[in-house]
Amino acid sequence: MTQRRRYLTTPIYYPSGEPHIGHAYTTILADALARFDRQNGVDVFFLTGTDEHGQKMQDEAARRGMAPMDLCDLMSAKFVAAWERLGISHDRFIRTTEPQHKDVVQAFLTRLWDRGEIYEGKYTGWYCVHEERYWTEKDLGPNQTCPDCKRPVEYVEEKNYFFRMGRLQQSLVKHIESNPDWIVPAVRRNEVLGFLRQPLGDLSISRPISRLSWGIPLPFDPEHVAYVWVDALVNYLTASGAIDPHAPVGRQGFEDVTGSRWPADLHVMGKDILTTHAVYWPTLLMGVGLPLPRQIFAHGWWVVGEAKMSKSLGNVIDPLALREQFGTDAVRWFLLREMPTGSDASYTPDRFLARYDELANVLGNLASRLIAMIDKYRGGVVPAGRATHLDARIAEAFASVRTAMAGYHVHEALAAAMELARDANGWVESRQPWAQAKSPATATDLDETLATLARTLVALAALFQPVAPAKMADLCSRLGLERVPTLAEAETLGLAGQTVRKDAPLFPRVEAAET
Ligand code: ME8
Repeated sequence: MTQRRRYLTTPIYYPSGEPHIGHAYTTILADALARFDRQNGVDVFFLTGTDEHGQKMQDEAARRGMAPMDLCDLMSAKFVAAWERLGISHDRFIRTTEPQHKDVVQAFLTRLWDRGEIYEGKYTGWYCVHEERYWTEKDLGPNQTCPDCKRPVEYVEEKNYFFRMGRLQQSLVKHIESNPDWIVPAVRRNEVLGFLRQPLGDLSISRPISRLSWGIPLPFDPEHVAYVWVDALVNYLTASGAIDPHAPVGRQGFEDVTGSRWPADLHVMGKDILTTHAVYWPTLLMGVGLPLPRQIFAHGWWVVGEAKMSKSLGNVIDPLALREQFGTDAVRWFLLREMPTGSDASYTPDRFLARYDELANVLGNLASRLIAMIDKYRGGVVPAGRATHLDARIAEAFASVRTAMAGYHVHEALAAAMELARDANGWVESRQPWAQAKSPATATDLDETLATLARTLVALAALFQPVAPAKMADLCSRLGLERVPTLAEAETLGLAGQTVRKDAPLFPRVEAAET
C-alpha cells in the first residue's frame, strides 16, 4: 500500500515586524493539522516561511537605515525562533530571498512569457504603497484613501507587465463550482464566487525598479521587478521541488510534476489573503499549465473590539510573552480552542485564563488524581480491568475528533476531547475509588476503575497531542510510555502492568506560574 502524502502550507509572513498572535494562530493551526495527520501515518510535508521582498521591506529597511537583506536576516530569524518556541514542526522554512526561489520565480515568469500570457502595458491610476495594490477610483475611501489600510493613495502612471488573468475567469469559476470543497469554509467560497461575478481584469505583475528595487528582476526586462504577490505565491511551488530552474526550458518540470510534492494538498491562511490565493494563484498556475492546489482553507481574524489585530494598527498581542507566563502548549490550546475555525475571535486576558483553567482543572487534574491513586492503591502499577461505560465514551470521542478534524473544525475536536476528560472526572466521582479501596470485597471494582481511567488518559494524550505535544509527551512518560501513541494505537492500548510516576502538576496553577 502506498503511504498517504500531504503537502500543507501556511502563508509566508512579511518579516517587517515581529510575529504576533495572528501569525502564531495560522501556524499553530497548520501545525496541529500536520501533527494529527502524522499521528495517522500520513507522510506530511509542512511548509512555512517569510515573504521578504517588496515595498514594505524596502521602506522598513530605509526607516531603520539598514540594507534590506540585513533586515530580512534579522527579522526572518525572529520567525524561526518564535516557531521553535511555539512547538511548530514544519519540514521546511522558505525565504523568498533564497537563490533557488529567485530562480524558480524567473523560470515561472519565463514560462508565462513564452506562452504569451504576459503583455506590456501602461498603468495609470491609484496605488497604495503600504498594501502594494493598485485601486480603481471607485474602490477608494474618503479623501482618496486605500479601502484596506485607510492610508492616502498615490496617482501613478507607469509601464507595467500584465498577466492575462481575465481570460481565465470562466475556467476558474467552473473549477470552483465543480469542486465545492476547494475553498472552505463555504462562506469564503461564496465570497470568492461573488467577487468573480464582476469582470476579472488582468493582473499587473511588475513594478519599475525606479520605484521599487527590492525584488526579483523580470527575466525579460531587468528594469522591472516581479510584483511581490507573484514572487510570494510561487514559494509553494519552489518548496515542492517540482521545478528545476536550471534544466533546459521544456524539461524544468512544468509539463510533469510526478515525483514532486506539487500540487499542494492544503493552503491555510487568513481570510485577508483569500483573493490572492483563490484567484491570482490558480490562474497563474493555469497560465503555466500546472495543476491547482487541492484545497484552500481561510480562517477568521483575531480582533480587538471591532478591528482586526494587525501590526499597522498597533494592537497586537505577543504570543511569546504569553508563552513565558503559561507555557507553549497553553498558548496553543487557547488559540485553537477559542477560535471557531472560520469565524473571528477576540483575545482577552479573562478568556485566556478561563481556557487555561480548563486545561489545569479538567485534564491536568484527571492526570494527577489518577496517577496518585494508582500509586497509592496499587503501588504505582496499572491494574488490568474490564471495559466499562467510559470505554464507549472514548470510542465516541475518537469518532467526533476524527470527523471534526476532517472538516478543519479544530475547536470542535478539542471540545470533544475536553468533554471526554470532563466525563472521566465525573466518572471518578460516581465510582468513588477511595471507597472501593477500603474493602477487599471491592478490589476488582477498584481495578476496573483504575484500568478504565488509565485507558482514558492514554486516549486523551493521543487526542491532545496535536495541540499540546510537549505536555502530552510528558504525560505519556509519566504513564511509562516512550512516546505518545498514535490514534489507532491509543484506541486499543491498555496500560495494564505499566509503572506510573507521580510528578508536579502538568499545568501548574496560574498563581504558581506567575511566581
Ligand atoms: O499577507 N488574525 O503576510 P502577513 C488571524 N506575506 N490571522 C492573522 C491576523 C489576525 N489578526 N493577522 C495576520 C502576507 N494573520 C503575505 C502572505 S503568502 C504567499 C504571502 C495571519 O505577514 C493570517 O494567516 O501580512 C494572515 O493571512 C497572514 O497572517 C498575513 O500575514
